[in-house]
Amino acid sequence: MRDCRDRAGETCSGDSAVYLGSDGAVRATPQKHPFDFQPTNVVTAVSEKDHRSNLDQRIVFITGASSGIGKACAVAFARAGARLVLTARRAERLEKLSQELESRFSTESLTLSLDVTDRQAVFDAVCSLKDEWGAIDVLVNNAGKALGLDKSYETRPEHLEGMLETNVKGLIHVTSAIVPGMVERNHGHIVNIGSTAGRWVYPGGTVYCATKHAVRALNEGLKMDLHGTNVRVSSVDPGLVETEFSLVRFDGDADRADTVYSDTNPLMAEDVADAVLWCAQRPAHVNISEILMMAVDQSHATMVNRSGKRS
Ligand code: NDP
Ligand code: 8X3
Repeated sequence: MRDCRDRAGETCSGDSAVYLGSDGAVRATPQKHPFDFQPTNVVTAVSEKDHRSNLDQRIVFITGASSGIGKACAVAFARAGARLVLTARRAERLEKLSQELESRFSTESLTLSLDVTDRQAVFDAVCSLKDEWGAIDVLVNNAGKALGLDKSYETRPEHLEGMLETNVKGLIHVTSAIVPGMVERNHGHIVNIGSTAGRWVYPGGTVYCATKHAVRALNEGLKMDLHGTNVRVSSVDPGLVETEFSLVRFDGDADRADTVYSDTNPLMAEDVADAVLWCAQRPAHVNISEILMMAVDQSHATMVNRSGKRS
């Protein structure tokens, strides 16, 4: 097996003729720079795994992996050859995902039923990771939610608590449990899932937007806290993404949730996962601070083209 190193010092096996990119397209093994792709019609690869990825065997810890963006990130990192710690509260979903990743990409994964709002449980879970899982390379801080669409002063107390506890405190708990190990190893990457709601406020979204503004501040501050280390910090901030997000926001009202996406062409969870993976695949000396991304049909928080689905 040929062994090549990119300038990040990551090991890449260069023995396959073609591989699958994060978008699922078949590409030739790069001949020059690892990110200098050469499209080809030669289809000899059978595995869905990207055998050339600099994330091969890296450990990626994902919160909220049971649905939407977190689940799509799990698939993208699995395709890139990473080993995954899949966390969320719904254990049975994680189990199913873990089996799917095993059969599609031969991915080794660990599933942890974890509520990020429970600080002690988060620290216990991270502490419980055995040696072969403990050296986390990438943390994807994804778990989050909006609850309701009310004026700030009419927000139900349980909605207020749910959003603040999950989106802000939960993210801090997980970060605090994992980052010290990264500092010790002088290696690691935290990718926070922010939102356009962290930049613009919209009617009915005040509290949710406040939590995502907080995520933006935490992202910026964490990079400064880690100044002088090799640990990287990125924020991927999407606009409208079609997931279970609105179903959760409207308390399981599927008809109401559908109206958010039905007459427009939003981002898909895979689009966001693609951006997260891209951040993680940059050479080690490059830190992508933030990515703001929206569907073509969205131009600002409430500026959404609702003229219908494109065929
Ligand atoms: P989903 O509802 O599809 O996924 C949310 C995930 O968060 C689920 O896996 C859920 O798992 C997990 N989660 C929720 N609460 C907790 C908790 N207390 N502890 C652990 N996990 C939890 O929504 P998305 O995929 O869209 O959302 C993912 C992230 O993306 C969120 O941070 C959201 O704010 C952000 N985002 C979403 C956008 C969108 O339009 N969809 C746009 C911009 C940002 P479980 O219930 O099993 O615990
Ligand atoms: C989710 C984006 O605008 O639907 O973070 O609330 S929005």
